[in-house]
Amino acid sequence: MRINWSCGRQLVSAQDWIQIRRVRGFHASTRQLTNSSLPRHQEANKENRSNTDEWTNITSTIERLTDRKLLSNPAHPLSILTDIIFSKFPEQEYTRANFPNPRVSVYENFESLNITSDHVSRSKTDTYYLNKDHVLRTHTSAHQVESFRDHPTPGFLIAADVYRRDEIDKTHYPAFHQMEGGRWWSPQGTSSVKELVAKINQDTAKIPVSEIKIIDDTLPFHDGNPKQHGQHQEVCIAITNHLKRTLEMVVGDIFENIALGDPSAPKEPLQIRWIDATFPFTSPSWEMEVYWQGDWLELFGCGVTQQRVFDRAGYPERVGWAFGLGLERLAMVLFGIPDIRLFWSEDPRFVEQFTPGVVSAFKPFSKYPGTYRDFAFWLKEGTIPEEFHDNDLMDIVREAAVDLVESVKLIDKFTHPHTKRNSLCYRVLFQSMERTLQNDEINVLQDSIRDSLKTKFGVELR
Ligand code: FA5
Ligand code: MG
Repeated sequence: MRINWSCGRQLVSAQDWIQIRRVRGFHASTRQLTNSSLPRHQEANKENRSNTDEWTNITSTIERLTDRKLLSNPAHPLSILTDIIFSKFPEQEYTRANFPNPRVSVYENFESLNITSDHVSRSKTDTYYLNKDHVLRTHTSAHQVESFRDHPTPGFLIAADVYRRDEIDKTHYPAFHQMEGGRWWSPQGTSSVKELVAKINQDTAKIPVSEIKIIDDTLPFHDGNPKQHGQHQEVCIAITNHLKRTLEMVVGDIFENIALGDPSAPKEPLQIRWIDATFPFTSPSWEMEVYWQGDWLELFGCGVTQQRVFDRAGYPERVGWAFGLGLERLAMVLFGIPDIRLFWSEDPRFVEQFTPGVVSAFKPFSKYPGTYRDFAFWLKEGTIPEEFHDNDLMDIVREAAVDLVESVKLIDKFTHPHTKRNSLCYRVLFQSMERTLQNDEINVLQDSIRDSLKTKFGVELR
C-alpha cells in the first residue's frame, strides 16, 4: 500500500482493482556527549541480520531483487538520472554517500526517525522483515541520522534501493530506488537568530532560480503543517526557502531537459505543484507532484528536519532539511518509460537502449498476448475478507510468477447466506514482456499459486 504517514491503513473494497501492471549543532562538548550515548549497537548489529523468527516475511523473489544492484550499471536509466541529479549539487557542499546493503535495523529505519511502533508503515503487511530487529529499508531516510552525524560537508546525497510490501501498478513496485538529500546549518559563529537566518539566506541566494512554473499554494506553516515548537519562525522559513529553491532547481532543470532532448515529449507545459504532507521526521513537510498521463504523480516528500533527528545524530544545535525522492517516478517522466516494472527488465531491447550520461526517449517494444486465470476460494471459517490482505496474495503471485503477471484484480466478494463463509475471487492476467507464455507454463504457475493459497492461508479453493 501507499504509506500514509499520518493515519491508519485503508481496507481495499471489493470494487477496487489491485493492479500488477507493467508499463505501468554550538559546543564541541555537547557533541561528544550525545554522540557517545547513541545506540550504535542498534545501528550496526549486522551479524544478527540473518537470524529468522516469527517476524520474517521476506520472500525469495524479493531477496533476489536485493542482488540486482541496478544503480551499479552506468547505462541504466536510474543511474543516468542519479548522475544528473548529483551534478546539480555542488560536490564541496554535498557528500555522496553509498549504502549498498539494504538490510538495516528497525532502529535505523523507524525509531531513529520518530516512527513509533504503532505506525502503520511498521506492520508486517507493509514492510519486509528479516527478523524482529531487522528490515529491508523501506526508505533511504534510514540513513539520515548517520549521514547528519558522519559527513564533513553540511549536505549529503544517497541513492539506494528500497523495499516495500506495496501494491503493484504501473507506478508502484515492491522494490524501487530513492534519493535522499539532507542539508544542515549550525548556529556556531553566529550570535543571533538574525545572523543564522542571514547565513541560510545567503546560501539560498546562490541557488539558480528555476524557469519552470511550479504551482505553490502552500503556506510556510500552519496548524495542520506546523513549525516545530522551539524553532524560530524566521529560521523555519529560511530553511524552507532553501529547501524549495533547491528542489525546484533540480526538478526544473530535469524537466527542461526532457523538452530539449525528446521530440515526442508533450508540447503542453508540465504541471508541477507543491502540496502539504506529514512525516514523523520533518515538520513542516511537503510533497511535490507532477501531472503525468492524466493523474498527479507524487515525486518526493521533504521538510524541515525534526530536531530529535539532529539530537540523535549528536548535533542538537543544528537545523536543516531533508528530502526523499522516488527515482523511478522521475525517470519514467524523463525517459518516457511507461511502466515501473520495465526498470527491472533484463530484455536486451530495454537494457541496450540506454547510454551512460544520455537522456533518450524510451522506444517501446512489442507486447505479447496475455491470458486470464481466476482464483476463487472460501476463506477459512471465521475469517472476514478484510483479514485476507491483498499484499498477502501479491506476495504469493510474485513468488510463483515473478514478473509474468500483468495485473491482479479482485472481481468478486460475497458471504454465503447460510454458512456465512466468505468467498473471494481474484482475476490474474499472466503476460510476459519478453515472449508469448504457453498454456502449460501458465498451468504450472496457476497450480503453484493455488497450492500456496491452501498451505499459507488454509483457504478452500472453489
Ligand atoms: C518517504 O519515503 C520519506 N522517507 C520521504 C522523505 C524523506 C520525507 C526525507 C521527508 C524527508 P514516501 O513514502 O512518500 O516518503 O516515498 C517517497 C517517494 O518514493 C514517493 O514520493 C514516490 O516517488 C516514491 N515511492 C513510494 N512508494 C513507491 C513504490 N512502491 N514504487 C515506486 N516509487 C515509490
Ligand atoms: Mg508519499
